[in-house]
Amino acid sequence: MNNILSCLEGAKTVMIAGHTRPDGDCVGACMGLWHYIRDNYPYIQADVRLEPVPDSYKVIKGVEQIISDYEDDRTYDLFIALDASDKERLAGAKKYFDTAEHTICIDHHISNSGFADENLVLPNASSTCEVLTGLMDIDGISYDAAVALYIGIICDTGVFKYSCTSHRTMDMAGCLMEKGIPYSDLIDDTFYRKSFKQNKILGFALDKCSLVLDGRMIMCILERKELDQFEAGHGDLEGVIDQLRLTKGIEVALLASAADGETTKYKFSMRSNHYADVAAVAAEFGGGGHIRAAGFSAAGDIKEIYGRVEKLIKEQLDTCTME
Ligand SMILES: [Mn+2]
Repeated sequence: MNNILSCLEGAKTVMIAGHTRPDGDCVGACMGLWHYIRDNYPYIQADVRLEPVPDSYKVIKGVEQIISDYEDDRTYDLFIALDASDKERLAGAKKYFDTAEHTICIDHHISNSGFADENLVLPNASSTCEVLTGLMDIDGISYDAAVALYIGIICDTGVFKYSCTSHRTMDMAGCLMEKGIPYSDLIDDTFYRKSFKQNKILGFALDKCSLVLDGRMIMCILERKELDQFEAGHGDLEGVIDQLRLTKGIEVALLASAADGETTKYKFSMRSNHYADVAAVAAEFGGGGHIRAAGFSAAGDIKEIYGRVEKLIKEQLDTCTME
């Protein structure tokens, strides 16, 4: 076992930070380590600094103690960067990294070249939380630390579904489950639970969507007035595109929705199942993402923009094959 956490021995002040726009793995890792330090090294003064945390991760105990500003010039004995693939991703926390006595980085992104004094990057690990759990003394992991770490693992594995999930992932998750955590509720709370409004808008979108390009694509456009009818913002549309993608027989799913407070500016989300490169389509409009999940924003006449997108997707579908 790598003993990178032995750095904690000499430290009196520790700052823990993750990447900008923190996701479940980032929040889970920061809070899991924060609990672990408080429980096992009570003489260490540990701070977590992160940008505002999404509501679905507020089931993690202690998130209200996360410092979300970078105003003061405090210096720390040890800076621990978690789930951040490069120094720029630390955003506002960067200045504390620069002034810390010693820095360590624990991550699982293959692109991480190791920007700290000591680095532990395991690209085959599903999540930073999986790496961290493996570094901890199992007996020293409390219930609250286990909740945080488990949430991180389920978020980065899509509840043990993505190909990054391994035997080791399940072993680590199993160790955390033995702490008596309410794993079913944690999965529902972070992944599946929707507000009434989210369910209503999901239903509306599923009713409105259509099959195009000989049934190879499913698409839905949500206009300003339709979103207003549900008083829905962009955050309420989370999960709509994922449900569209699960339609039998389609290769590409597309959701275009009026951006918050806008009538002629749209956010496009695209997903593909097996072969179409939706990142290439998004790139044509200045957007980005991955081959199977990408998006962009565009302003103008929606029929005209959609027409151009559909044409590019048709080219993808016509030229790419399953092989
Ligand atoms: Mn991660």
